[in-house]
Amino acid sequence: MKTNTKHISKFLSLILRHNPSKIGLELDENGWADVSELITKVNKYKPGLTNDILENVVKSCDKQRFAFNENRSKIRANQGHSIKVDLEYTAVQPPEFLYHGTVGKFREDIRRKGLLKMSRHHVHLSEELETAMRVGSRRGVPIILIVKSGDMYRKGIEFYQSDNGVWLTDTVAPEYIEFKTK
Ligand code: HQG
Repeated sequence: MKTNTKHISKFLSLILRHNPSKIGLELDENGWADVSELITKVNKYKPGLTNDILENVVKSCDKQRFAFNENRSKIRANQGHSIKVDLEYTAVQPPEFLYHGTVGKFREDIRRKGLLKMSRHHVHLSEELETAMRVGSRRGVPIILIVKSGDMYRKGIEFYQSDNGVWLTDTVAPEYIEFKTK
């Protein structure tokens, strides 16, 4: 992603996941914003967003953070919201193990309380070790947790997968976590 696209993507994340009212926007209950209203309101706040640029941001965003509806009249973030939206996920069977990347300072809390969703809607897990490493590195030297998602699933705990491939669940109790590194 080019720097400029990255910059817009970051601003759109803020608007579509956390604070639409910053530009006077409202999302519907499923997290959708009207595209032309979004463009108009972003431009009032910070000029320069066009339909083409928006399409380009959605297409080129490495993590596919955003999605259009079928006729491209609406846009929403694929995951990561802190405001209440219903993304209409359906429960799916996870792989036997999933990864979570975090940092050492959280280890003891996670050992005691398990993985909590903190300010997001879900705990975020990934199928790829590299992805978990990257997520953990955002906060420092990463440590990797292995989540026994298959065992959880067999106990009736639900998992969802976002459109951009992130695995989501409510919480992961300590007994389902293995610490890959000491
Ligand atoms: C930690 C980014 C103490 C958890 C990334 C994490 C990802 C606990 C932090 C996506 C805890 C929450 C999600 C407990 C969990 N005690 N700490 N009991 N339970 N934690 O950002 O998974 O850029 O909400 O380990 O790439 O780091 O937003 O979650 O370190 O895909 O698209 O609390 O965010 O994507 O942090 O990252 P986050 P995350 P976007």
